[in-house]
Amino acid sequence: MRLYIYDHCPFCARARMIFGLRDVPLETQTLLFDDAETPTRLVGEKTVPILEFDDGGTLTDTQQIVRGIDAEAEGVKVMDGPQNPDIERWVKAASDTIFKLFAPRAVEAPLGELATPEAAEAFRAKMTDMVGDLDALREQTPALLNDLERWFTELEPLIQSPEAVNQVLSLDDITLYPVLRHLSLVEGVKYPEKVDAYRLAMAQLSRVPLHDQPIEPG
Ligand SMILES: N[C@@H](CCC(=O)N[C@@H](CS)C(=O)NCC(=O)O)C(=O)O
Repeated sequence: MRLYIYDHCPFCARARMIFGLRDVPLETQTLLFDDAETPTRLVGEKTVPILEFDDGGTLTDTQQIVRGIDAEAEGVKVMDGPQNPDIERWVKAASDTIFKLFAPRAVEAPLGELATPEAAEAFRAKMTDMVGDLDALREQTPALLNDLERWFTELEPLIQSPEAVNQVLSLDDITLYPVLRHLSLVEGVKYPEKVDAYRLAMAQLSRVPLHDQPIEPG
């Protein structure tokens, strides 16, 4: 099985996580951001993630990838873990602040999908389209970091364990970690204790590294 990804893409991080959490071997291939040809050949459009099976079949829906891999793997299923609606609510509510911090840094980050000047330029254009002027956003950093501190105050008591937000692994971990991972491109973020322990543990468990530190071989 091969998963085509962009490193910055939260849907791709979700798909990657289920392989790590369920210990299913995976080959990943990072596409250049301006490579429309490869995904179009595989699934008829420029999209990621794309899971390609050894028989040539493909899946592009992240939820189907997560649930499918989870269902097939032996043992306790992530999708059977208890969910807390407050996690999904938090992710939705905090995403705007997090994305505004993330976007101006992502375009300059050493991401595989930005490995050529053309790919980096295409990504910058896409981000600008999504959030507006990236330099202006950067100037809002102090206010955004203040907002983030308030969001963290809400999240901290929801984290029940570093190894699983609801104590037992669930789809909430697959929703929450990719958003926290965005912040690993942002300098000056002050993580409360439980949030920090959680993001570090989840990087290890899911085998999806944070952008600011490698995972230990496991
Ligand atoms: N079908 C996908 C959509 C995932 C998605 O929105 N992927 C974005 C990247 S994060 C994408 O492929 N965008 C195309 C582009 O950026 O050109 C799902 O919901 O699982």
